[in-house]
Amino acid sequence: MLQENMIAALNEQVTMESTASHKYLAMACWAETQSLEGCASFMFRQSDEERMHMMKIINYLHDSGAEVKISELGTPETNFGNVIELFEEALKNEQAVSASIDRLVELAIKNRDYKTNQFLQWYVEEQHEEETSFMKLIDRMKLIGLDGQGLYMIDEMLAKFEPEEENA
Ligand code: OFO
Repeated sequence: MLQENMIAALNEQVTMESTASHKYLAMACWAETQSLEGCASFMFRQSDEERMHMMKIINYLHDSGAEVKISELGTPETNFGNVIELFEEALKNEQAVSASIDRLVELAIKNRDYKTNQFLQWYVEEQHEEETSFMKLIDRMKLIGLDGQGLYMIDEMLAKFEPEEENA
């Protein structure tokens, strides 16, 4: 049986994962308008992944006999200066999600809710992997640069990028 404060916090995390999915969908659509097919497919995949993260929490809440409340989502940013700025924005989002997961872990420990703490460890690891991937990609993009063939090379790199295997 989950405690009320944990049910509320997990519901907020459902909204956060769903918002991340929504943001990455908007980023993918922006990339399409720039003819950046590799970036678009990367962000469409990322958006699907965030939806899977959302579903995992929804299933956990349902399996624990708790109510899930689906919230309204805001309109995501649809304009980005360039592909590096887009990834910097995505990294900022990941850092905010990581901070939110950390707060959930703290709450689980405070509540002595060891089952939820164990459930959340998957997210702790996942956030670490995602932040690392985004940081590395931004670094490589800056090395390649956006001039000349740079943008084309960046898009090719994103098309081939293989995210870490999900261990869900
Ligand atoms: Fe949900 O994995 Fe990042 O945000």
